[in-house]
Amino acid sequence: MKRSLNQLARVDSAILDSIHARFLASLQSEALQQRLAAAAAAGGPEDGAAMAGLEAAVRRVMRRIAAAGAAGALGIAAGAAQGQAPSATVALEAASEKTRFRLVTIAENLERPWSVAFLPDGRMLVTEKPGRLRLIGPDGRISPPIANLPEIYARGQGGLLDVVPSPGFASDRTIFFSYSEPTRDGARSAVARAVLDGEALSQVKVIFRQAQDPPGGHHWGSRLVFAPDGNLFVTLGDRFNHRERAQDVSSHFGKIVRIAPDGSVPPDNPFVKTPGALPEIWSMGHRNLQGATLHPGTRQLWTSEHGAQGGDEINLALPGSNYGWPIITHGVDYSGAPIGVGSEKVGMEQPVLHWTPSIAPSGLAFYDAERFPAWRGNLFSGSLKDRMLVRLELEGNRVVHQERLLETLRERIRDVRQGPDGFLYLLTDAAAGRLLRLEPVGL
Ligand SMILES: [Ca+2]
Repeated sequence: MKRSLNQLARVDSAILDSIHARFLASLQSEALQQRLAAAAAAGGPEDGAAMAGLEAAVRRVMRRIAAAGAAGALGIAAGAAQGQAPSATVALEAASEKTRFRLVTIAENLERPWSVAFLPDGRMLVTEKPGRLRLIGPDGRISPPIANLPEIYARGQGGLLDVVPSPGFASDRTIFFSYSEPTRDGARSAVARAVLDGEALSQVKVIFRQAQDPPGGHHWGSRLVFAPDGNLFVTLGDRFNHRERAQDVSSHFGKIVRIAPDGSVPPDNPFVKTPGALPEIWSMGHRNLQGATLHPGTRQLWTSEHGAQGGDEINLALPGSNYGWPIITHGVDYSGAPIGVGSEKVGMEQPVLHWTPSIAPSGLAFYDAERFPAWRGNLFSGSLKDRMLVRLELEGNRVVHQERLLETLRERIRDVRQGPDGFLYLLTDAAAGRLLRLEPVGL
């Protein structure tokens, strides 16, 4: 009986795959591409978001068709009431080229979760983009929203975004978080620090604000990474309608900045002596950086960013370097028109890797723990548009192989992190998003 149900689930899954593939093919039609391009040009959704909306509608219908049997095979878990711990549901078992693993649901019904961070006592902090911060226990129990967050501009891709604990969290109980801050004229990226005091924040202090604050909800970047020297990297998007300012050192748009934990400028930042330059700038010419992490060996900063149509990038972000946007890119505009001068220019850096067509990368993490020996040294990136996790093998600073994982899950992967327990953790980007954990099988 069990075997026949499994067979049925596989058959249903194959039929759904076929329907889904035909639907995706229909999306490639020229007329639809033009409509999406026009929507993007008008400041609408970008990076596949419009297509994702259409897909989501079809997926809802497909889920109803799938009902019980095939739903299990697709890893679609039934929703649990918020505040209750799920019983560590196994959502999926799969094989990578290098190792077998299973995917376990740790927490669910998180609204548009964006970032997960780990505390020394085993609890996790998760941001929800609409403007809530929650604690999640090792058992998956979700806290009420943490009190005393500042006012947040939750629009488009903006909202409460990254969160990281202070390197000295065990003694200072301090966390750092990035968000879109409303102003009279629009909004800007901001970074705040605060003491986590039970289920509330105290001593909230804004330590960084973007110099410009236009309206508009797109391209915030917004990853936070502590460097080994104790300074904090913050990635800042080009705010979509202001892309040319990624080349302007008097603007924070399209930059990575480096600040001290109190918000002051480290005296060895690369532009501190450049007249007219904002002294926080570390590197420039970026578009929308939604992934950032330290290389476990070199301790250098690696980042990922969205291109327009094609030209998503992984970069090794070196001080004072110019990564080219929007003068050079390996992609084209949503209309199909070329951008800038091509894909190369003297004085501008080439990416370590580019994805053309785009995958819309979000969340970036090197793996260097013991649970998955075969994955040590690999770089993992979430993908929003292609709904998967990509595993990159490196030789030095070159990517020599890619593997696409979790494609049958069909979830937009917003964040990927290595936990202190050596497992890989993921967040899915959905109205009822999930915190997932990858565990090895059969090792
Ligand atoms: Ca570039």
